[in-house]
Amino acid sequence: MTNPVTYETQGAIAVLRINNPPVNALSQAVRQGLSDGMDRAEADRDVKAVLIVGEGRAFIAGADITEFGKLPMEPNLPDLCTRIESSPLLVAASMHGVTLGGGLEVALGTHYRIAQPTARLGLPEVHLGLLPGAGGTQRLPRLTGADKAIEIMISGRQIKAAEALELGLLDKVEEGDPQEVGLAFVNELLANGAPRRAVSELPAAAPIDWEAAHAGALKKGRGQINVGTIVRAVQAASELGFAEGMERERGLFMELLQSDQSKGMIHAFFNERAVSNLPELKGVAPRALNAIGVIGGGTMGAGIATAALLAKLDVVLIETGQEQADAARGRIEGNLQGALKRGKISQPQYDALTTKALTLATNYASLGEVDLVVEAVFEDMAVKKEVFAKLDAACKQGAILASNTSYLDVDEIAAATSRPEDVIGLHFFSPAHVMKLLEVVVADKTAADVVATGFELGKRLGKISVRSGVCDGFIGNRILAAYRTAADHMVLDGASPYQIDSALTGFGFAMGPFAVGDLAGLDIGWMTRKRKAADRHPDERVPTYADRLCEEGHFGRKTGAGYYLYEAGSRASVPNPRIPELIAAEQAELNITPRDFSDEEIVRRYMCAMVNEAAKVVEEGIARRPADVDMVLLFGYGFPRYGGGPLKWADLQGLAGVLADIEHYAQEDAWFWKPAPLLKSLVADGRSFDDLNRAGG
Ligand code: T1G
Repeated sequence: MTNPVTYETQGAIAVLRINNPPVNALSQAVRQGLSDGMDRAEADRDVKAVLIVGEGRAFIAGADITEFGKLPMEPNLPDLCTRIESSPLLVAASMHGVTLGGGLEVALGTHYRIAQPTARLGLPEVHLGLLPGAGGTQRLPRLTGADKAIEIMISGRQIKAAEALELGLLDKVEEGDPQEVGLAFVNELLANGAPRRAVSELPAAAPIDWEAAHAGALKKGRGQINVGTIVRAVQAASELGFAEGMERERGLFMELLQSDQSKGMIHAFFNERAVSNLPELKGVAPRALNAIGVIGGGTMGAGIATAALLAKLDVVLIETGQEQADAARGRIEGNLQGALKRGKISQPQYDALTTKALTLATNYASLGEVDLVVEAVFEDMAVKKEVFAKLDAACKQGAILASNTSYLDVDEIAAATSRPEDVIGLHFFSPAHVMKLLEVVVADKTAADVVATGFELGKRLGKISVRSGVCDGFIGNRILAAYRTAADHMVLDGASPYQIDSALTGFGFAMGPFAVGDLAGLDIGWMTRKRKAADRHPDERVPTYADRLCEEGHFGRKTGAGYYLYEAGSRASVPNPRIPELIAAEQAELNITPRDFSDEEIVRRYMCAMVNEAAKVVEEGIARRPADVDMVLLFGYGFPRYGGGPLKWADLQGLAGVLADIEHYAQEDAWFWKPAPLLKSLVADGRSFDDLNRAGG
């Protein structure tokens, strides 16, 4: 293993150059190389200063996350940063690309810092359920003050070089080769007799209202615990000496590293990347992707068109008539105005997107040159088949025909064309230009390069793309139907929808299932229940109170009333008094005596239903790996990132306990709570879902 840190002297300056592709993560070898480099520089009498630079696209992206969970290896990062700082030589860092986490902590351990104008610095450990554990919580507040340090560490945001200069994280910003500008900078420092300047020797940050900061952080964190811990670490930087503060930081860091939340977030970090790396696509080139067609300019179609335009794809959107086409243009321009307001695009870009890149048409002949078409019309199989037959005739040979259907059989849709190998499902989530999840639904005859193109489109649109097989609801909606049913059963047995919503937001969901239903439209679930009625199993327990609500015309936000009442033009909502009446009526009909539920039981039942159905989805091969299901729930259904997803959550809870609870619930309702065979076999073999992830590649 070659040393990833090279050593060379340039005059009186020793240059330590890190080369650990792809992002110079601080692996043990890099840490050892930096430590040895410092020793070597200090042993060389001609050397007066040290310059640290990174090879490739980044200075340092942080600690090597692949080492987490393994036995710690010396030198540890906090000691390395202090070792650098305590050198009798003047030490500087010259940064480019990203300098994140431990990378910034190494830089804060140097005495002077210079960076490229395009460099970005940050402490994103918060997104891993951790805190900066190599002195970041102790050195940063000494430079920026406590409030700003807390904001930087809790947001985990990347700070542009100009702001970093203002904050005192950088001494200079200069364009050029990082090593060249670094050497010139250090030579200037030496010529001016600049002193060593240890950040740890700066005065401690002034105290702030720690309890208010701590409470505020936890409130914003919505169940995430490390945000509060970060405040406590900064408090230590203000109240304790540096060495004691470092001890405190280390203790807090190690606590978080053992936490389920950190395990969940690290699981999410790796799998949001791994989920799109399908072994079967190795070496399979995607087809050309320059222009796409969209059929239907409603909310979904307009969202898909917006996402494609923002990804610099040309778009031809087909609507049934000019009026509908104009309305679609209005929706797309509205979406792009939002991107303009948020600074994602400039005005000239907006103008170009809405004129040159976007074409609205009412004739399928306009699709002759597109490489891929996404159909986003009414969720009715007959309508879909008619559209696909027309696409088959209108689109060029090799064009990919995709359906945005959220549950219909893509095999059946493909059979309506002469080119089933070119047909695929691309299930976007509303709003399609905002939600990160894309389910790539692979039908029996879908060609490998069509699948590869689906993932390529997802990548171009900035999505987290997950492969799904064909079944009713694919991965996400199928699992949603299960845990939503568990919630409805609890309502009939005595838990109020409002208590359930509150228990689930307490668990960490952005919204509870009933508020989500109101947002999406209760008529969607109503249609699904009617569609499935014919195939219903006689033992299936199907609440009807929600159907009564829909029969009265209450579809949620869009009609002003659902589980909640919505005042026109305001986001405020209150429980709908009609709901308890409908529930009581059904309980009376069914002769149910309602009982109390604790929040813990609500969460447990809800999660067990989610895990049980997810296990079936994995076992049937609808999802490739358990981690794929986790990514679907994280990026499409508001599952809290610190939980890692339902199957990571189940592993961390212990599968035996989850199975025991499911078997207990099955005593009340053997049909709904039939344990997934995969779950039973994993428990029997003492294996975890993560074992399957590792086996799944
Ligand atoms: N460790 C190990 N591998 C990493 C890594 C890291 N820190 N960062 C990225 N990779 C891998 C990644 O898995 C992918 O691998 C490849 O590099 C390219 O990444 C003590 C404890 C740097 C902005 O949290 O935010 O320091 O899939 O596809 O879109 O206080 O990666 O190719 O096999 O994301 O250009 C803190 C995490 C660590 C930064 C680049 N640092 N990384 O984005 O490429 S904890 C982070 C990122 C820490 C100290 C604490 C991004 C990126 P593969 P990529 P990208």
